[in-house]
Amino acid sequence: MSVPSALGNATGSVLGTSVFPLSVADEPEVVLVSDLHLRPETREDNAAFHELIASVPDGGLLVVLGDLFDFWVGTKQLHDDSWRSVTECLRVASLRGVRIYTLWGNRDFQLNAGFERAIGCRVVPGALLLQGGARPLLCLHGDELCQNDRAYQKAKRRLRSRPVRALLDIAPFFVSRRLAEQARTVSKKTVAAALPSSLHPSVDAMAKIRALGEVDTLFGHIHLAAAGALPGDGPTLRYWVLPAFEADSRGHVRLVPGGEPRLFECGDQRSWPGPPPLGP
Ligand SMILES: [Mn+2]
Repeated sequence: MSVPSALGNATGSVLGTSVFPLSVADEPEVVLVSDLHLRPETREDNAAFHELIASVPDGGLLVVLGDLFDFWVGTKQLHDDSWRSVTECLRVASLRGVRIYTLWGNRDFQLNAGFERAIGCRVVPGALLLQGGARPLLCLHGDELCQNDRAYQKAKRRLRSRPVRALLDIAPFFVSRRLAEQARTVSKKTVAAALPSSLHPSVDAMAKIRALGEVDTLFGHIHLAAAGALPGDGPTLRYWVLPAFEADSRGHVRLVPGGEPRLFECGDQRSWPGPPPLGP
């Protein structure tokens, strides 16, 4: 098994997220998907993802924009029998030469080099800038755009701090799994209590992407297919939002370098909906 080539150095950062360039100039097509939230219990979603991976030819490129897993606490999760059934299709695809890049989402930022070695995917601790098309395409998870959700942004810094990550690493799986489940419950309650506008991508945050220059943007996280133009002054820069990948809709994007991202649901190409609700 060969892990896709190592990422170069980050060439910049946006909203605290490092940006790693990746050339796709020679790719016939790139498949992009986000927010699968796979876990042993989501059997139908797991099977649907298995079929999506099977549609990627040997040597093809698959990019996951984060939250591939509903939670990931560390390498020990690889050795849990029920989780092996979730990760196996990734390993098998890597073995037949599919190159898989997976970005950290807010649920699986503990994906690390141990996961890369065992499964053959390349973990991206930040964002990818796909180069080689008409205009570079920034691929982000999207949680960094939700700056009005102060409680989440604070929790994100805490959860990704060294002590918490070290604790997750050394604790037995059943302990760190419980911690992850608790964090999930708290986040669901916060979501239920928060004003909806604070959970939307912020206009201010989206305008900050313009600091990277003339790039278009693709992100996920808000579980809603959408498309629009980046706010702010300057040239028209576009963005697209990937829906969550679920068995009944199988939403994903196919990109031929030089073309625009095309949205697919239930196996058919769909026209992009309009912009998502945005917060201040
Ligand atoms: Mn997310």
